Amino acid sequence: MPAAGRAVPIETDPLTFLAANIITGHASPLTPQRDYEGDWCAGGIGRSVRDVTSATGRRICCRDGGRHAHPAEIGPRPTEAALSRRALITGITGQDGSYLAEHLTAQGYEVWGLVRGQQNPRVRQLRQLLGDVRLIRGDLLDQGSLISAVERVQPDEVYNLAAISYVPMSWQQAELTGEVTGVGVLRVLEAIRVCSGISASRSPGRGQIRFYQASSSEMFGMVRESPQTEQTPFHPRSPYGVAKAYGHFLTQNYRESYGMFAVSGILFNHESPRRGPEFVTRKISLGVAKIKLGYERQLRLGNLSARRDWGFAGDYVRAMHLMIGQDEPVDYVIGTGVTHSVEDLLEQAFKAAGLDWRDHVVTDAAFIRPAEVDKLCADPAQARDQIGWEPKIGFEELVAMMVEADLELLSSGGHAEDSFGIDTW
Ligand code: NDP
Ligand code: GDR
Repeated sequence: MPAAGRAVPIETDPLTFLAANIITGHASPLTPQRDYEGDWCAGGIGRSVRDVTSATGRRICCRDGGRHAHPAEIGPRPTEAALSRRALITGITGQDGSYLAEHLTAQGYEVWGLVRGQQNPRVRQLRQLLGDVRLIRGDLLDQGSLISAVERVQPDEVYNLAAISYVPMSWQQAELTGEVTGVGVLRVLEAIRVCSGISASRSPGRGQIRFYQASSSEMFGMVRESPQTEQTPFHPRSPYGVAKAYGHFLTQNYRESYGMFAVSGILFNHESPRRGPEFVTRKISLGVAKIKLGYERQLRLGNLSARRDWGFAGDYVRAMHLMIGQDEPVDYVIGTGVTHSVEDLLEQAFKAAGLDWRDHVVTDAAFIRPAEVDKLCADPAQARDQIGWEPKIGFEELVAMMVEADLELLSSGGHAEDSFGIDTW
């Protein structure tokens, strides 16, 4: 039984709760999680600071968003180690979730990831990559599971990266996309609001849970101006873009309605060797590797003239962390400011393997979208000036990195499914 373990749920027997909810990681019921030194903090949702004790009679340490108790009220300050921040990431099994978890772990955070499903096949890959991350079950379709997760983890920061993120799928399953990518944001915000005891008449205090929403350049859609800034109006072109716009406005609304620290990063396309193989950059880097190694001769693609502002995912998760750490919640556009066509991407990727794309690429109407976003290009000036964010990896380096990684993966007998991103649609 954890004696003074961190984040033990107040209302539940710790053994039962851990057995039921923690599916992997270090939070074994028999292994206390990292302890605070001494009983400096106590509290619970909707209960006063001084009246909550664990089953063992000890005070339980609980982050209550600073509403019930400031450490100064109740005893000695914790050590520096105990002050390390705790983050809960939804979408931890996705591309960005893995990079963000690595980045936050390196910053000394205790990182928790929300994982859905009974036997999520990505968990094994996540474990291989990120042994230190703790996982908890939950689904953006299930409000109760999100409340339980926030209550259990008691995070300082919540990063909502979970979504149905593949744009073509949003036409095939528009309602599901609306539910996960759109209303899912509402459910995460509600979980934070309910667990923090925030209402129209009760604002969050100091130390509140901070919230980051993964907004998207797809909200700009049929762009009104170029490059796109924080002020550019939205005109989404897919059910995905519409769902993201809902999540974006809702995040803004919870900030304005309840005083929550809630920010949205309007991120442009960002890629990596961990990108899902359904997205065009990875489809191309895998295609190049298969052609180079003689497994395939052709690569079938859709619209080659579409233009995107492509950056490296590792750079973009730094922006998420910088945004959530600001003094005031402000939304930023995050991109490189440089746009390339799919054709440019092909040129670069095939060249990296000593091939000519014109010998191998076939356009296929099956990959043409019902409504296309023709050109996106970020103006990241505000992010650079106000939070000091700049990308480190440029387009050519990114494409070469992805092609090299896929050549290595396939030549060592691996498959796209063995790399972090899986699922071909
Ligand atoms: P991925 O598609 O790689 O990851 C999506 C994640 O969402 C997965 O972990 C997936 O889990 C999870 N998820 C899906 N449905 C649910 C659900 N019902 N409940 C809980 N989790 C769920 O996306 P990225 O990492 O590329 O992107 C992260 C976020 O940023 C997304 O919201 C995306 O829309 C947004 N974004 C991405 C950009 C990019 O270029 N990458 C640009 C702008 C915004 P599972 O493993 O179970 O499927
Ligand atoms: P996008 O990324 O839709 O911008 O959304 P994707 O890589 O899927 O498409 C980029 C552009 O490439 C064109 N394209 C193809 N795309 C795919 N997937 N497959 C093809 O065969 C193909 N041929 C041409 C597309 O038409 C499009 O113009 C990504 C996702 O990560 C979103 O979640 C995120 O919000 C946005 O980026 C910003």
